[in-house]
Order: sequence, then C-alpha cells, then structure tokens
Amino acid sequence: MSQAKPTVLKIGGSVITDKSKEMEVRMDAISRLADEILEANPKNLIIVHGGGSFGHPLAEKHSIKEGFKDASQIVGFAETHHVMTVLNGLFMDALIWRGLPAVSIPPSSCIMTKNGRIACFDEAPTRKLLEMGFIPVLYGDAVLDTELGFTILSGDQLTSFLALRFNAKNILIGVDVDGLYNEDPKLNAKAKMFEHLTLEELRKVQGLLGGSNACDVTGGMANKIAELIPAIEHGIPVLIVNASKPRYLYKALKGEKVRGTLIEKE
Ligand code: ATP
Ligand code: IP8
Repeated sequence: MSQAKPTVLKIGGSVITDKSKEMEVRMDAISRLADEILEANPKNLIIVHGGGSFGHPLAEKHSIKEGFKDASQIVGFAETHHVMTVLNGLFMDALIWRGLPAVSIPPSSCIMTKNGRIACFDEAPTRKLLEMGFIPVLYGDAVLDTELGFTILSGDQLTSFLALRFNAKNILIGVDVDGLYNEDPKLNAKAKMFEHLTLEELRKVQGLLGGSNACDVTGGMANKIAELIPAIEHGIPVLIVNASKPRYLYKALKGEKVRGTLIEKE
C-alpha cells in the first residue's frame, strides 16, 4: 500500500503539564489541543508527547537517564514509565472521546537504545496503524538500553527518528514559547525570536540556546534542536509553535500562516 508522507507532531511536556509542580497536568490545554487536532482533521499524523512534570522529576530522582547502577533504581524505572502511561492515558482520553482514532504505542515495549540512542525499533505496528488511518501516539519514556541497562528516551529524539523512518512531510513542535529565540525568552524578555532559519544559520546560533528552567533530564531547547538536526539535514522542515496559545497548533496543522520558527535545510 502506498503511504502519503506523515506529519510528526511533538507536543511538549511544557504545554500539557505545569513543569513548576510535580505531576501537575494541564487538562484544559490537553482538551483544547484535542479539539484543535479534531478540527484540523489531519491525514497521516503521528503524535509524540513529552514528559513534563510527570516523567522528568521521577527520572531525575532515580537517575534513570544515567543507567542502571544499583537495585534501588529498578522500582524507579518502573515508576517513571508508569507516570508516563498515566499522562499518556489522560492525553489519549481527550483524543479518543472526541472520536479521534488514536492508538497509544508505549516506546518501552517497542524500542531499545544503545548508549541512549535508538538502536532497535519494532516499526511494524506503527506503520500498519498509519496505513490504516489511525493516529499512533508515542511519548518520551523510560526504555531499556543494551549498554546502560536502561535510560530515558526523549520525545525529541523519538520525533526526529520517526520522521526519518516514516519519511515525514514535516515536523511540528509545540512548546510553551512562541518559537526559537536567541536566548531563553523566559529569562530575558528582550530575547529575539527567529522566524526562519536555514540549517547553516541554525548551526551558528546553536551555542546560544538554553536548556529548560524546570526539572528536565533531557536537556530542554538546546537538546531539542540538536535532536532535530538529522531530520532537517534530510530535508524535513521543522516548525516550532506555541501550543499553549489557542489556535496556533490548529493553524500549523492546516498549513496556515502562524507565528513560530520555521527551520529548513536551505
Ligand atoms: P518536555 O521535555 O517536558 O516535553 P518541552 O519539549 O515542552 O518539554 P522544554 O524541553 O521545557 O520543552 O523546552 C522548552 C523551554 O525551553 C521553554 O519553556 C523555554 O523557556 C526554554 N528555552 C531555553 N532556551 C530557549 C531558546 N533559545 N528559545 C526558546 N526557548 C528556550
Ligand atoms: O519530555 C522525556 O521525554 P521529553 C520523558 O520529550 C521522561 O524530553 C520519561 C522523562
């Protein structure tokens, strides 16, 4: 069956949770985003969401990203994965009860990493779901690692990987700021947003990018950009938009003009 190119949408944990408080979901944001996805009615969509105040604090508490060092971390790995399934469940509820054909795929069951990088991915279920018109939904997760025992797979690495694997048309990144700035806009109100960057321009500003102000074991904005570069190199455009603001994600999904940062190979 020939398959149209999908859009890979990453919804940041900064949007669907309050990263300043542990395990604080933003149900209003989840409901609004589900409404916007329903209304935009995109064909061939893969969704990935982040960990926000669910995955990150537990991953940090138990040093899950650093790998297995002692037996006390075992239950920490299980807890970190579990809270991600809880956040995912809340997100799935909002999609499913609106009639969206979303199906959750737990990364810890189909992906293993090697030193933190995706080394094997059982892609058949995701591919088949896409072919049949479902919306596969994945998330940043605690995963098993061939060298480290376990680690944290960021939703950003997963997004870039899926976009490459499924030859995506584009990547949409929803965060809680308007786009990519020359400095963290939460730390400097005078920071300047880039509306358009080529890969070459992006590489020049990469050193200026910050992490995250909240608990974040996967490196915030700087690491997000680093993860997206292989997809951009491959010619997949990336649009970073503010998914905390109403209608921005809708417009991005519809291909309408919206404030944000567009990053293209050339
Ligand atoms: P999660 O990892 O939980 O999914 P997320 O992907 O939504 O979260 P973060 O990793 O927290 O997002 O990154 C977004 C944050 O990055 C913003 O809230 C912003 O404060 C911060 N940031 C740091 N540097 C920059 C920059 N140069 N431009 C834009 N945002 C930046
Ligand atoms: O929020 C990390 O994914 P991210 C998920 O996309 C966990 O960086 C479990 C911390």
